[in-house]
Amino acid sequence: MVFQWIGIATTTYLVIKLVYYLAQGAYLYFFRTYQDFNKYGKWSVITGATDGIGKETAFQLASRGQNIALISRNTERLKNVAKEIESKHNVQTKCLTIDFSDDEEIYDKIADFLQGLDIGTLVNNVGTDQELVRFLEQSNLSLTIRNLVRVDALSILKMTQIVLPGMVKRKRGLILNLSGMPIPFPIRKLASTTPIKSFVDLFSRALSYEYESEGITIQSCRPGAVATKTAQPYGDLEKMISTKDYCTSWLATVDKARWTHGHWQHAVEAWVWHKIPTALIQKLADYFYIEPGAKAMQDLEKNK
Ligand SMILES: *[C@@H]1O[C@H](CO)[C@@H](O)[C@H](O)[C@H]1NC(C)=O
Ligand SMILES: CC(=O)N[C@H]1CO[C@H](CO)[C@@H](O)[C@@H]1O
Repeated sequence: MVFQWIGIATTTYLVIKLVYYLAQGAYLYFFRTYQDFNKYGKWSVITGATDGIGKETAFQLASRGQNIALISRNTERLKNVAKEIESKHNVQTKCLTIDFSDDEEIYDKIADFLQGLDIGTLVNNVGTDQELVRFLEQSNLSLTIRNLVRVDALSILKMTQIVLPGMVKRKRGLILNLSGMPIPFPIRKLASTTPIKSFVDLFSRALSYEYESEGITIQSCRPGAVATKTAQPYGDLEKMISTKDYCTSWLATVDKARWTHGHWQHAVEAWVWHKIPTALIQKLADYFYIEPGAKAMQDLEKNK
């Protein structure tokens, strides 16, 4: 009798939990809400804005009437993207060439560049990709370490330091930080990748609690594989979600959750990973991700 009740109670709990998850997922990913980015301010600042998700985000924000300040490494590409944005959308753009792996003085330049702009939205998108090898096997470990610290971690902290005070003063603002999906798992050959993504994720979420009472919305986004240049090693780009579909889905979630996978397919993928025991994850990650990825990276390197 007692066991029967325990069984019924457990089943009921699991059913309620599942229904809750599904409802939450549907709310986030299927009921796309129109987000008015202009209510946060006139300008959006995007780092790493010339490729992939950063570039698509720039176009989608411009299509909603946002002026775009682009910060990236390659002057030529910056100019082209800015020109394209201005020709398609009736907005202003500003560009600054910055290599986020340079010394900390770059942030003085960025602060000058952004001085006086009514910045509503900051998109921290810049990031590096590491080789899929063990820590000591990176082809230039010093460079890897420098990139992890400067490009992936420091850039988010410093950009927040520059932009957030103005937002707090105006009592409005939106900060979007992009990290990546395989977040809470310790995975062999991703030792120099996943920890930094967790850092970005936790920093954003903690900050969102700290500043929500001041009218600031902060969201951490954890994309899975999206069809961009950096995802090339992880499979057939044709089969991946396009940057356009991804950003359309993701940008509809910005004030609905402190963190998101951005797209329902990535949410399902992450849900499955979370159900798998860590020991098995090593094997599966090797099989589906690390080995094919490392091989594809080698091939890409050869064909360069
Ligand atoms: C490794 O990267 C550093 C920059 O941190 C650079 O100075 C050095 O020349 C690189 N070494 C090789 C072998 O490429
Ligand atoms: C530090 C970090 O996680 N940066 C990521 C920002 O978002 C882009 C696009 O998804 C990733 O490629 C970076 O690794």
